[in-house]
Amino acid sequence: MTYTIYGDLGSGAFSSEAVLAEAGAPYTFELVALDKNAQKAPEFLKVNPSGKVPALRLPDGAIVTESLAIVLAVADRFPAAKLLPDAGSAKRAEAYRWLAYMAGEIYPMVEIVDFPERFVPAGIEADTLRAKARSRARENLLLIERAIEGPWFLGQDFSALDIYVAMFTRWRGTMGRDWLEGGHIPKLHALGEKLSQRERVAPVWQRHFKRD
Ligand SMILES: N[C@@H](CCC(=O)N[C@@H](CS)C(=O)NCC(=O)O)C(=O)O
Repeated sequence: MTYTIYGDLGSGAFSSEAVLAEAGAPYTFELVALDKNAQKAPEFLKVNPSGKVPALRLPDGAIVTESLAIVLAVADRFPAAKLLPDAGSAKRAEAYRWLAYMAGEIYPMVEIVDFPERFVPAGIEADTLRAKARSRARENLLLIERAIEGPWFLGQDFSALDIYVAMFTRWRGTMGRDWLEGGHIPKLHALGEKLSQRERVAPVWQRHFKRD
């Protein structure tokens, strides 16, 4: 009955682990060390052929990849945890909107910033592409900052969106530490602070982000 998360600390696996922790689900964390390029090792490619973390093994052995799909699958399996607003409600539609925005418009920028030479030749072109992708990621995060109702993403009620959005505010290498700490995203920082003190998320947050 145990879930297995494949991921690294400080990576998108934070979202997978935090939703499972919120749900009170039993899980183990299998380290896939990004600094050793373990996400591209043949044994991990059998788990996720796209060579990225996170991935989740369900208790029946099935694999779910893609951070957003993992969050939605966990929310489905643990309805009592109320990780998403009620099915069919306008709030639920709003939740889908912003989850899709984060997964589709912000997260892809991370690969471009971190590995620009996968897209263009190394050197000046890669440096320019990295800068452009970083600036696009920041613009998209600012759009979210304006959309946040507070104190949580969707207003008064905590949801999985709080977990998902908080990751981006901790990725200093990708987003740029100076920009993150430059006062541009006060609502997101307040949300992250509140999330980091949430009983079930707190130890997960500690493990993933308190090293930096
Ligand atoms: N679309 C994927 C993106 C995952 C992703 O980019 N993960 C990063 C870590 S946060 C990764 O594995 N990077 C290593 C690489 O691209 O080689 C998802 O949402 O799960």
